[in-house]
Amino acid sequence: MILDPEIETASREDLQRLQLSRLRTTLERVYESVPFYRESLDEARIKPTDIHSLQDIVRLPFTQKSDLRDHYPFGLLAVTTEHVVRFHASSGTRGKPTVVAYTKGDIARWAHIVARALACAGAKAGDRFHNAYGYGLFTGGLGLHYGIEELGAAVIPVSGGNTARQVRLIEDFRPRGISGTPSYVLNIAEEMEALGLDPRQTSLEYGILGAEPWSEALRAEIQSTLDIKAMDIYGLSEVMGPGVAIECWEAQNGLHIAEDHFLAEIIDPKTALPVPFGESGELVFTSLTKEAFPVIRYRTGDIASLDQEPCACGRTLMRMSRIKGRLDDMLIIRGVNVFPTEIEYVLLQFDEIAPHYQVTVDHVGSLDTLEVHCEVSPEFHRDTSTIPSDPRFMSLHHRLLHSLKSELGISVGLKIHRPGTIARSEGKAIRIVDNRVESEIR
Ligand code: DLL
Repeated sequence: MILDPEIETASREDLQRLQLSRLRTTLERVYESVPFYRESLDEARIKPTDIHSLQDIVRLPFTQKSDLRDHYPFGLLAVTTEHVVRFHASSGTRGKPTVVAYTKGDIARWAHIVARALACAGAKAGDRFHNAYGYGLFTGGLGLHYGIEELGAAVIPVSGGNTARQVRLIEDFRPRGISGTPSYVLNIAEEMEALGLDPRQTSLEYGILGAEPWSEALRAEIQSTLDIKAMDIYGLSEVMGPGVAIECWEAQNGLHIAEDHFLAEIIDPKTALPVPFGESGELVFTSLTKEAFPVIRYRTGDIASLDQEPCACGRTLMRMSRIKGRLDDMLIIRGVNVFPTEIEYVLLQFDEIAPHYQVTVDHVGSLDTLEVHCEVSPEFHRDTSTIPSDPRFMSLHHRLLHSLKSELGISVGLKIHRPGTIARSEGKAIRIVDNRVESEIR
């Protein structure tokens, strides 16, 4: 269902007119109330009134994660703290956390954006909705929560963790929708199987999954394991939280950006110059309606492409591709760029392999090496008694190694473990263990 047809099916000209007027208001606001932005605009010798078209945005300076850290905790707020009704923060596993803030108006707009996103992904008023995103400083739990209520659906605010209880609640409350990270929702499905339940027989019809990179192959796996339709939801706390973009139920092919609130660009991460539609690069967002924590040309570190082609659902909102990976997570192994999702894609082509994996990176001699750790499926494990000397196991190892090598273009190590060996996630999965820099684990 299209909740805001006048926006979601607007002509490009109308949308761009709205974006330009909101961009100018946002720039005036940050110029007046955030010293960091005033200084960086002054340094670039540009005033908010110099912006006459959306193309002029390339004249504005970028904002980076380090700018948020440097102004920790409240230095980038465009309102006084009395006007803030909520804070969120990143987990801050590396350095200071990044703090973001919302006014009452921001929270109301966010709830509406998420409600619209949920409707786009097939949710309806009257649905029961199991929200397995973590509640707390992370934006996933509360961000989805208020959007579900705003839509008129009933939220079951389970949060992450206690997976056996999640299964019981799904059995008892019979929700139509579920949200969580793809890795955690898969973990819930696995728990159902461990408890002797058939994950395909639940009341669930759709999943709204995101907050971590996942491949098309993992979507197929989740859809068939749970017999649901799985839509990708994207967002980041610096820009708002979940709901910046979402896939539609009809096409499941690219995520519609809430363009009336966020202006998207793709740049070449090396040169910082714009790249054409359809080409991959770093996503950059400018907020157009935020009061407490506006961001100007925020470099997300996420790799995607943009698409302006019409969509089967009738929405005209631009689509971004699924996130290929984060620049932070891009491994450069002997000169070749590798994203964990590319490894995931290869692993999931093998029925004998379960969808749980981790990649370790080490520095051996003068070379960086990559080792893929994955698991056999429980069925394969049941049938092949003598891992790893069973010829079927040896053949699997050989074929998988060959596929990884030919798909990634580099030689990698491979360890195939027994079922249940790889740590399961209750939120964002940790796919990379980087031993090259001591204590830096992503
Ligand atoms: O992960 C917000 C969110 C919550 C999005 C629930 C979707 C659902 P942060 O914790 O600030 O916010 O992390 C943001 O997570 O820059 C991406 O690298 C990654 N990410 C978020 N959504 C997706 C997605 C939330 N659909 C960072 N696909 C972002 C791939 C995603 N990566």
